[in-house]
Amino acid sequence: MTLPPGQRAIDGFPRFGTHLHHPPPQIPADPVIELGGALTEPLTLTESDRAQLPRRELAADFHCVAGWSATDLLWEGTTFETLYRLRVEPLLAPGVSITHIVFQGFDGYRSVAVFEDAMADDVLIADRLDGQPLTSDHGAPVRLVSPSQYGFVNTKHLCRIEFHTSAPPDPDRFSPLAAHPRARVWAEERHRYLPGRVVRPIYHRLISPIRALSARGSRKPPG
Ligand SMILES: Nc1nc2c(c(=O)[nH]1)N[C@H]1C(S)=C(S)[C@@H](COP(=O)(O)O)O[C@H]1N2
Ligand SMILES: [Mo]
Repeated sequence: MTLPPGQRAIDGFPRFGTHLHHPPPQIPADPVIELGGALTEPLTLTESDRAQLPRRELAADFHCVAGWSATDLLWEGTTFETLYRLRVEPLLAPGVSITHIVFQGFDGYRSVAVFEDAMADDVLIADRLDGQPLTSDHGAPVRLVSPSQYGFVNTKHLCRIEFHTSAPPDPDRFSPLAAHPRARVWAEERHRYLPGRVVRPIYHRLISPIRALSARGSRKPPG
């Protein structure tokens, strides 16, 4: 098994992410995904709308920017490209071309992908992992899965997808740890400014403490 540069396989698939000790967000009883931005009108994608879209399976490894990789995951859902072609393209005014897509989760988390990366054939709007509906640890009810990009692009608990015609402002753009706008794992695009190889050793030392904190996050809050 070959992993992208600077990645190490870990056992299982911990709930990693930036939320650490936060429990997963509350999900509404009838969760929908709002599609908005540069569309002629917004669209609300309900669970039954999603169920009508063609589905596929995707076997892939999952790579966190901190250097761990979970291997051999089997996702199911609809490709982002299918959603885009069937539901979004009909809502574009003539001449409008989408360049960036913002994915937002019920916990307020956001990620941005450039159009070309989101349209790759391994990008799923996924609702199942290893034959089961997504658990709250891994993004229930629906998450983005883009295994060729670092975990931070893979927004969990999707509630909104926004279509943009230019790069949306990045509040962290001046941070030394600003995210890489492409975040492609095979090119080791971890951060915008720092080369991947420079941050690798720091991250590797953080993996086990992060793993401990993340495990705490998956526990139900008391009461
Ligand atoms: N909604 C939401 N999605 C998120 C995050 C988050 O904090 N909230 N963290 C991201 C990061 S940094 C990673 S590495 C992956 C981790 O996915 P996992 O928790 O299923 O292991 O989720 C990503 N998607
Ligand atoms: Mo991450």
